[in-house]
Amino acid sequence: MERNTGLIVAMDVTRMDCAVEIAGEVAECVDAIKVGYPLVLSEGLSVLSRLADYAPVIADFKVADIPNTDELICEQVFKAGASGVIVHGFTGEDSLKACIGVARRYDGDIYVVSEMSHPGGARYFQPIADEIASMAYEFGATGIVAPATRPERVKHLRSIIGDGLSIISPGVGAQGGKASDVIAAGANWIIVGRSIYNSENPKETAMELVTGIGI
Ligand code: 3DU
Repeated sequence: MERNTGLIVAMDVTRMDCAVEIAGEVAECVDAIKVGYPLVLSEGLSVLSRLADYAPVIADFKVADIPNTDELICEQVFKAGASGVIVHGFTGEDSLKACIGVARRYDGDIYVVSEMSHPGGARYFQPIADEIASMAYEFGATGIVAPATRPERVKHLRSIIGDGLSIISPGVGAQGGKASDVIAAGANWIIVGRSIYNSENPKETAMELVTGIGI
């Protein structure tokens, strides 16, 4: 993914027409569109190729299974038009390697969730975050997902992975994180959902976020 604006929109709406309308409005302000279960379960996997007409699509399926199943899932997702897939790392290195193997065949990206942004993410996830980040680095993932709600953790995770891997960071806006703080802490991209798609003017809000990032 090319870094122009530093903004990824999380398209957690449940209607294709709504997603396409917002994508059209914000396309010039975003480097990617993140699509997850809410939209795909509602409208089907074809939303990936539809939205890929506006910007590269990252499929946030937080893939977490045995290697063979992970491989089958990633294959379907890349084949459907995604440029990147978000996967879990707690399933272990064999599962992660399976996902990375498929991504290489499609020239695609794999982002590994290393720590989640919600309050509950601190309990079970945070204690293993450093190890997951190290594993993502060791096996050549594209990057990690780290919490904009805890910039100090983003800074710490950046020190583990160095500059070679990207950090994409959800939690700005509705979850309380601030764009400039998490970019200063070492994130390459912020991921923003509700603040954009619930806005009266998604394009204006996206523009303001991009200006706030200051890339
Ligand atoms: O809070 P928002 O509406 O800006 O959306 C954030 C998006 O990022 C949403 O799709 C959510 O599922 C995803 N995400 C997190 O919020 C936190 C994580 O640790 C990982 C993904």
